[in-house]
Amino acid sequence: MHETVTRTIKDSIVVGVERQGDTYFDYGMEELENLTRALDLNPVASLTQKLQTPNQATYLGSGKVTELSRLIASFDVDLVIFNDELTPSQIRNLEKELEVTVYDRTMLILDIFGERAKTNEAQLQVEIARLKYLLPRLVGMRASLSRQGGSGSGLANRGAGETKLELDRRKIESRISALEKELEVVVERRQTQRQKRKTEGIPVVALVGYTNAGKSSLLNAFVTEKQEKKVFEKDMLFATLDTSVRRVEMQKNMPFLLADTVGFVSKLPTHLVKAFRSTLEEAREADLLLHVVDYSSSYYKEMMRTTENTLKELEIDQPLLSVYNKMDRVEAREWSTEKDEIFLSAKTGEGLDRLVESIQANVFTHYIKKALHIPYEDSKAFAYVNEHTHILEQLEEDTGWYVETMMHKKHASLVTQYEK
Ligand SMILES: Nc1nc2c(ncn2[C@@H]2O[C@H](COP(=O)(O)OP(=O)(O)OP(=O)(O)O)[C@@H](O)[C@H]2O)c(=O)[nH]1
Ligand SMILES: [Mg+2]
Repeated sequence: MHETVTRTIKDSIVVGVERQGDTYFDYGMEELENLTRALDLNPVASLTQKLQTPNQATYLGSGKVTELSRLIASFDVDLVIFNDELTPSQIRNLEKELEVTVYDRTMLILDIFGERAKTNEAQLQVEIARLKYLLPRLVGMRASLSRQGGSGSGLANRGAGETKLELDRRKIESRISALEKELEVVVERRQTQRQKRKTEGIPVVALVGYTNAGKSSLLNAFVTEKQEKKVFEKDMLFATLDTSVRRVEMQKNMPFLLADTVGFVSKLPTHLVKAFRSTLEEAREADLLLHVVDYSSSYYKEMMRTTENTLKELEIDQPLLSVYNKMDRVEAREWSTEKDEIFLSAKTGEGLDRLVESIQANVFTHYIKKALHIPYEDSKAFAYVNEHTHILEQLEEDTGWYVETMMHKKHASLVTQYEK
């Protein structure tokens, strides 16, 4: 499915500025190292500095830059990765002073997304985000964002004079609008599909959460019986970039649609969030969100906060259930009994039944419970109930069938005469 990219592992140094009161700084740095490894870049050293705000010209203070320079020499690396999105001039100044390639968090994430994007829609979204990031940074950038192909042609001619630069800029701008038009067509097609589904009245449940939390695995746990319905799951950051929707029918005649979505990470680049807005429409219009959490991570709270903030940024505020996953890897942790919290393991399937119950309680609000007495003469009505409703209990009595069933409102009127 996803071919592996062969790359030589390259050493790097990661650098971060800890702002006052940033309690999540350590987590952010660990996250940065994971992102770095996701591109086969090996963080051999880490340098941090406490500052009120990053230095405008060089991100770090001047003394720290000298320290970094020494560190670069002693580890003999030619790549430094910064924990924030740098301004064009910060990149320029740092590259000049350090004589190495300077990467920032945004570039890193864009590169990972660029590598993982497989469908036309994802590729378009990443490319747009990449070009928008690139546009103000055309001058004097050493690192090439175009190393995984794509366009980015402007970079090849860096620093070749103002006229050339202006030309590159215009080229990129027109490429962005061409790509945006192309994306619009794809988005419209998706909207039509969603609209069609809406009219069918099947509820939609969307999986959201931090990258690698187990969203795709959970979707797969629901479609165990059908191999061809499975989606890609892997222990890697951003394994999923596209929304996949599957029809799930855990209980007869009570189907719902389950949508897998792109995972989040903190400080997700704004351009990328914007570009992926359409992919996340599925979540925006869902009847219920399942916030999947890797409960085995010691940073699960930070990851939850990241997801909550990203959802807020995307203005997605559907009803939400927290799903604490990977319980098979958790030893002594308290099991909450809150009703909007579910603990399970997508891997072993343990706890999945409780999730199904909760989904049902939350999304099948247009279903009603009915007790019916259908005389044996009306076997047609009985067949109808069997075919369209979810039977909870069924008894054969003297004069007919006694049936307790959950049915969609639209079916209810047809059997009112047999209601008990
Ligand atoms: N032990 C254990 N591992 C799990 C469980 N659920 C998922 N995993 C593993 O976690 C890794 C990530 O799973 P995915 O389902 O790809 O995660 P995701 O949330 O879809 O990640 P992205 O698509 O990157 O956002 C895989 O290696 C899974 O096998 C679980 O319940 N227990
Ligand atoms: Mg996934």
